[in-house]
Amino acid sequence: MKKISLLIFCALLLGSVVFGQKNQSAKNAWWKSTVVYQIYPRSFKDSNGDGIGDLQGVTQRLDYLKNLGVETIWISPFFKSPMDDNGYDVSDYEAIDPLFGTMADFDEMLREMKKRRMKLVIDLVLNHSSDEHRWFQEARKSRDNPYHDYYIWKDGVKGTPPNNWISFFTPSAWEWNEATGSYYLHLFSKKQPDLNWDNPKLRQEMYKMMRFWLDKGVEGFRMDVIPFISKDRNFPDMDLSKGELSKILKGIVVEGPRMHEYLQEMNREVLSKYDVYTVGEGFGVGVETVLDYVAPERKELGTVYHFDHMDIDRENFIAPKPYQPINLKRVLNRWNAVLQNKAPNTFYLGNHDQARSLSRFGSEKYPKESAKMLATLLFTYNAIPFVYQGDEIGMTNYKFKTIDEFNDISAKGAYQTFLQRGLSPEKAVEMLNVTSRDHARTPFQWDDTKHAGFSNGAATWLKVNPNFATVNAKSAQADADSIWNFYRQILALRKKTPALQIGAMEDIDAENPSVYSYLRTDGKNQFWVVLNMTEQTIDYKPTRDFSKTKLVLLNYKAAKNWTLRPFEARIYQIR
Ligand code: ISL
Ligand code: CA
Repeated sequence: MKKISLLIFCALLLGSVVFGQKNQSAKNAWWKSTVVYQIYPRSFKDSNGDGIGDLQGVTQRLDYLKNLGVETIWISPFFKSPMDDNGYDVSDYEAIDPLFGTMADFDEMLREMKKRRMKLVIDLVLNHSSDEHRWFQEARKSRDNPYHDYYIWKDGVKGTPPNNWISFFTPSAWEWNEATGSYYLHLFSKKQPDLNWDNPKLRQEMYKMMRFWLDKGVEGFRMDVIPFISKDRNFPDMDLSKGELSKILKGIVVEGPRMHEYLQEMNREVLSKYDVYTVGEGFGVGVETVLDYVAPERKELGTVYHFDHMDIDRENFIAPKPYQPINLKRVLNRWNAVLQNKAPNTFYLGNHDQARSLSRFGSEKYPKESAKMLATLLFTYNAIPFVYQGDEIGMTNYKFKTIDEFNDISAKGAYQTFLQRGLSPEKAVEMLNVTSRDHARTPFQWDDTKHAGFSNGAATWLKVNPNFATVNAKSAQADADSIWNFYRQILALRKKTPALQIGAMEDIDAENPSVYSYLRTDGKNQFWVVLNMTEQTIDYKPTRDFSKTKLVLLNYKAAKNWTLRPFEARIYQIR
């Protein structure tokens, strides 16, 4: 009898541990109030002098991040890769690329993060692998190879691709394979063949790999181009006259017929069994469809991030058009209206695929003021904020001189396209100097010594921005008035203020073209944020008269009535 009751007790205990964990991912999940910091490991910190950042470099700088006040770290891919797309072409999902270190380095990094109560989000590239992955090496050998169906093949005649599908990095998405006498699909480079998610065996391989990392203690996944995993198997031609990439691809390769089925299966088989944060890279996801991914009852993903505000000053990512703050406000309000009270939103101003946010939405004429205003927006908008490495010290775009200075496969592809359209090499470089992904990838500027303290080797893989003598982490930490110290202050404020984390948001001056003025309220506390998003001085007339307010944060020395200086940002508490 005693034995049986002991058994029952143990079973109950086990049950409560298991269910307790699962419950966390529902209502009070830790990630809903977190702040994510993104590391592009190639460019963060080089520990061994080969000029390329690595995992030991990340471990060395964890105290820096802890000190800044971020808890959740997303690291771009560090898996084994031939680096055609700098790691977004994975040749072994369960191994660390030697450039970044070893599995022992990974384990140590994770241990050190946990010691500091930090959470690790890793980057899963589920839509495609490298052509050097063992599966593809097998798959391409013959049509009856057991791995053949892990990828997407189509018959055709050499020289005439099976349909007009375009790729992000090359004109056609199809590449001829001699041994099988057929084409394989690659929506990115030809070294990134798309995986066939319609094959249940492939899906099980992916789930197994996800469990491998979760069992190691990873607590989150960022999922690369996740809306791409299901394709229309009738392979209809794309309507290229639609102009916008996301529209051209929609329904055919983006948000294809079985995508939600696969996300639900993934949730059932893997995600629901762990306390794990997920963020899908929502390429092509709009307010019309976002809830299909993130509404809790759908049991798919925790969050996605969208690209709507990345489009307001670009055509298809690459051709610049003028930025107007009102368009940013409109995108942010639209997303907030749809997600508020339904599911957590996310927000970023930059990542490894984008030019620097200071150069883009701020002004290099007012680096401190504008970077602090952008930080105020980032941390007080109603969403989980994603900080991109270097933004906290005000890193800016690098001025590339010739195409040889670029590294990114997409910059090189775009350059060729520009030349074919008749642009001069100078004009092509000028365009890339606005939009290139390499702006985000120049080495992190740690101090004012050689290679900005990023590496003690002979050369770095991408040039260091020459402004490192003044723009660097060491001097930023020493200067009480720096962007870095402003980040610390506002992160500390956010951390102790639920209203700023999850409180409802209301824009109280929506049509104002230059000033963003909004409230954040959680029932107990109310905050009012006022942002001059321009470099003009503005005589502002608040649209509401609050009788009692207390200024809690400002990016200038003292507030002068309602004269808003360039990029002035204020947070008031309303009593
Ligand atoms: O980077 C872009 C524009 O600047 C996009 O076209 C980008 O390719 C798209 O958002 C998908 O991005 C993700 O998948 C790519 C990889 O190159 C990116 O770095 C990654 O963020 C392929 O894996
Ligand atoms: Ca290195």
